[in-house]
Amino acid sequence: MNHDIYISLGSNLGNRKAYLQQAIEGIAMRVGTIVDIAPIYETPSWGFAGEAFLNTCLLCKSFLSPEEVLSQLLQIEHELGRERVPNQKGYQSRTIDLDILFYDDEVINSELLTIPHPLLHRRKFVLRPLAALDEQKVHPILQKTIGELLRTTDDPSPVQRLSDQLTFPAQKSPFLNYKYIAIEGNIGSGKTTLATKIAEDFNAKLILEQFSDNPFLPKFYENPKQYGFTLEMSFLTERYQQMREQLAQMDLFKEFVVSDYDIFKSLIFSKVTLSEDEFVLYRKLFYLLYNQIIKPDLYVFLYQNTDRLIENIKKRGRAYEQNISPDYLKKIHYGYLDFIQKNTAINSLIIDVTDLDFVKHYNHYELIIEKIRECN
Ligand code: PH2
Ligand code: MG
Ligand code: MG
Repeated sequence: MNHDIYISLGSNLGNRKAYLQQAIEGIAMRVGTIVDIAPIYETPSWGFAGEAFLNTCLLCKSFLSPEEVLSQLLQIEHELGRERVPNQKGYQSRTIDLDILFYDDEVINSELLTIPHPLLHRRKFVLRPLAALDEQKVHPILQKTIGELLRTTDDPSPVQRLSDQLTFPAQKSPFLNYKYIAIEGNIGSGKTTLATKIAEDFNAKLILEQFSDNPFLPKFYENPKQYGFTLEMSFLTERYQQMREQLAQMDLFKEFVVSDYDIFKSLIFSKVTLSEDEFVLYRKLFYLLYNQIIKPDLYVFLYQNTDRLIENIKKRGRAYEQNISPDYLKKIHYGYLDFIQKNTAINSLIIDVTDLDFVKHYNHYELIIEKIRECN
């Protein structure tokens, strides 16, 4: 389970901003992935006489238990020169203070830990940055949103937002170990959209299938028996030629190549569209060509259910696609699954996108990228 953990950061000694930034690097290394960082706020010391603080909050995703998170945070505080003067009453100035505010919606009262943080609703220096991350988040005990708690807190302190921002720790590219990734999936699953987005965001060379100018495609959907073989032959020729040309000249200035198809789809489709004897002939030719082509080192298959596929096909409105039947899509789907199961030499990743909309929701897109990172 990957947990949502909100952490509060504060510093009122030395180069305060640098301490916050270093703490963020430490959390990324030792605790988990930093999802979001609030702005920095300058706040008067709360509950004791001391220099003003810089405070912020962050949201981090982690597999660690609350106790493990605590021990990592203490370790980071120690590395960043936090000194705890023993037997002294009250708060002390510190280079860095890291507190767990929330751990999912868990309520924990142990000797070591009190979560949610027991004073968070009484402290503007916590509520203000927390509200910047998620005003709508509900406090699991008080059952009020952070926005409400901020508006009703009895803390009168002035809290001032700084214009400088903390930066996300440099993370290794999720595509570090790949030279060529193919995004595959049924008709209307979103392969082209995803491949295009990845190419833009991660500076990859993009290879898109050129199907729109295939004159046999509309004819095929009209009369599959008559045009099946011609269509498959023309697809195969185009795909082979494109892959030979494009993959041969790996771009020096691009990190890797991403395509919205893998040439094996030719065989998957023709098994559905051709008669048995046509398929046997086609397969011979297919393998002659297939063997000469560089294979993707990651094969991502987007799984989408038939209803949503049909919906997407309607939405994009290509006239000749509008009569594609659910039955046809199901056959293609099983063709893909069969290929993935049998070709164990291929490094494949199946992503269930039934409940995802990676165009509308950035966090759905991030989820997909994280899955790719994990199988790196
Ligand atoms: N932390 C405290 C006590 N008082 N005041 C401000 N402004 N910011 C803090 O982070 C802070 C504090 C105990 O951890
Ligand atoms: Mg504290
Ligand atoms: Mg603390």
